[in-house]
Amino acid sequence: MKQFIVLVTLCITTGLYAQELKLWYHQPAGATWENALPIGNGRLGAMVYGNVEKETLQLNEHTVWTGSPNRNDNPDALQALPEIRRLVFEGQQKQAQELAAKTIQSKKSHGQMYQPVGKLHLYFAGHESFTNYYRELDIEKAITTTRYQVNGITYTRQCFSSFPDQVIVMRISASQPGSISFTTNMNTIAGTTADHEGVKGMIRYKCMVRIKTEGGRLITTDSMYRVEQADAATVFISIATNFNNYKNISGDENKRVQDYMNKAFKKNFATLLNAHIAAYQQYFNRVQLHLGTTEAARLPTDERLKNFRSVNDPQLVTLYYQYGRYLLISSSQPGGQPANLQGIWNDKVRPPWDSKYTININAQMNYWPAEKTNLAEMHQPFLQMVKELSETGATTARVMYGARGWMAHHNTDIWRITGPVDAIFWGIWSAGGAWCSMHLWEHYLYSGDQQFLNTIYPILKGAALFYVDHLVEHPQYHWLVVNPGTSPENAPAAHGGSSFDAGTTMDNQIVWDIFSTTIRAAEFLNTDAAFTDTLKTMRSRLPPMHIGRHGQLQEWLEDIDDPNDRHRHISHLYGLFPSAQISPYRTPELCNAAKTTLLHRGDISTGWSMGWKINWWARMLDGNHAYKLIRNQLTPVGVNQGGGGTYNNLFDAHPPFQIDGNFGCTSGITEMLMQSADGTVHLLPALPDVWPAGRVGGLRARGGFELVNMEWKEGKLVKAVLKSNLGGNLRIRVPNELQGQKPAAGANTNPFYQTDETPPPIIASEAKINKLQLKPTWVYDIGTRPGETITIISK
Ligand code: FUC
Repeated sequence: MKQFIVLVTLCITTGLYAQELKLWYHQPAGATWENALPIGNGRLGAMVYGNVEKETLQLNEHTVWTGSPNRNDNPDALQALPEIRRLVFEGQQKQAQELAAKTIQSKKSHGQMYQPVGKLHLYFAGHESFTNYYRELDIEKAITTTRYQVNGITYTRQCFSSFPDQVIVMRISASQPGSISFTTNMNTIAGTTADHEGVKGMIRYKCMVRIKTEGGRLITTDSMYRVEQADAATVFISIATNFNNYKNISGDENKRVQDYMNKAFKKNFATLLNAHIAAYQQYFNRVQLHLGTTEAARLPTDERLKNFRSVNDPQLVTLYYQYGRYLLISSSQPGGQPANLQGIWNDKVRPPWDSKYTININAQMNYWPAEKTNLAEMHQPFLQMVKELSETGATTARVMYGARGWMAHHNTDIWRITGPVDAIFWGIWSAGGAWCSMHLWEHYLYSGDQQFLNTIYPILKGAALFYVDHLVEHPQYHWLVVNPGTSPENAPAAHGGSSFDAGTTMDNQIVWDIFSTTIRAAEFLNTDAAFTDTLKTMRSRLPPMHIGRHGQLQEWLEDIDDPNDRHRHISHLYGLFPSAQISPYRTPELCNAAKTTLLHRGDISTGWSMGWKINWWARMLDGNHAYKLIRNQLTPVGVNQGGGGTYNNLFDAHPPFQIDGNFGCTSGITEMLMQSADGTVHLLPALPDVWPAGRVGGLRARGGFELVNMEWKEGKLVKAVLKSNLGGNLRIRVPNELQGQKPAAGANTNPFYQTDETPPPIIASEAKINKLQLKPTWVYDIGTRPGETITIISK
């Protein structure tokens, strides 16, 4: 009996563990795209429906966009700029906005649209009534499986988008020979994308399907295939376009599509599958996370999502966390396009916001997990986009603002437009380029790659140079400010419906960051001393942050925030995350004010906004509040009144589907477990009570440190192993005392951990400030050599 119990317990435990990294369901996707499961190799994406009698693979290729190389600057801006600035400074924001609508807003393209390729259907006649249905996405292997029975025969379909072989592959097998028969709706499709907003559509694409059968017959007609009584069949899908880069579309899609197909078609399924899994796992396996196990994990994914708000299901958190990493690996590969608003998965000819790149938060959020969750290679497409924006944005800076350097407004697309799009209320924001540039710097801070720093320095310098020319003196306060500026997508009631202002907090913070970063990069490279002096002088004249009369961090230069404002953008908290200008240890007043602002704004919001809030609460070292946001985010779409949530396939819901929330949450969970932005490697900075014990391995910290593994129990660090790739001082902050380590003294000597002094805030009222309750921490200095592994153990 005892043996039996042990065996059952073992089965349940291993069963739980085995299911941990799978999304699985008892029913097909049906007609709902957000029930289908995403696969991708960065370039080719598919949504696999798992519908039995009519299987659907909705197909995407990352360069299928409307339009062709184009620009969208409005040269009238330059002449109108002095008048617009005057109006803003004189408090006539509405008039300024009206004038800018005519002179600054783009009169050309407002961005092109990311397009679907099409749908491949497989029709299985006679499979209408089936039993024992099961469908999964295994994110450890990046493969979907659908299984069901008809007339006692078990049918299995496995599908993946191969990283090394650059085709999508679906294998169909059965438990009895000769039982696979189906037809397809196509064998080839080809086309040219549409014209849009006056830009001619010139992307040519081709999608080719081929089928390899084992046994039975394969009949090919002009437009489709028929498979009869095969033992197994493997469907190959190859897609290619003529896109080379944002200014060159002279590629040969016909040759490309053939080449991919011919190479892959020669290989057998097992060879393709093994190579795919190996290529995927070299990235995916770098991080392991365990937050505990509960019985809740035994249910299918959609049911767990429904239950999550009321039961403790830490494995749903680990699944969602690793799913974020899966999605990044699957939608962003070196040499490809960065993940857009929907990664690479889009079934609509007119997708929401064109499924392009909104660079006032969303595109950056996609890349927050990249470095810290050990997927630096996946960052590359975004970093390449920043480089390309620095090329196109140099013309925009010159033509529209008479400035040197480069800039970008709040949106871009595959053609790297940098002019202002949408109504000027949104489009006026000018800090897209500078914010994106911070990702270049971050990649350097994590890697310490000097060669990379050399190549990006001119881009950082160009982003800073734009502001050297663009900042103007505020007539009343004499600070240097951006005018016209805005705090993305929000407007204070005091400005009569205009979003225009001068010296908004986010603009100031971004200018501060790009100046500081360029100064430090120049110091690392020992270059440009005169230029960095200019930047230092100008930086000292930026407006300080303000704490307003409600105890809030001011969003605007004046104290006009509305404590009842629930806007999804809380742009002025850029300084808390992703930047570290606001810190619980270095700038406690600002951090308290940021907390007050967050409490005013509330928790429930769009998916991405909740994702950002997880990161903020983690930076404020409040793990329980961060977890509350995870709960809100892992709520079925439609339940949060006026807010987002999650679809059955664990895609983030703005709503609609927007992938940024997935990535934002993965970043936030990491920030709860380890941070490295505030002068130390901080372990377990924001652990919620629901995760008293756990393990994590593979996270990366700035300065070339890697958390090989860490274990905690009862909310306390037990042991951690860290690898130092670059050497240097490892200043570590932990929640409990360590054995035999030297307490930290003086400034951190590690050059990657320098933090610039944020100037003291101007405080209108202390009365309403919500004070952070900080738990005690211990800080140690550990000298490391390159390649050394350090073990720390709690006392
Ligand atoms: C910004 C956000 C919206 C949406 C869009 C794609 O404009 O304000 O909520 O996420 O980007």
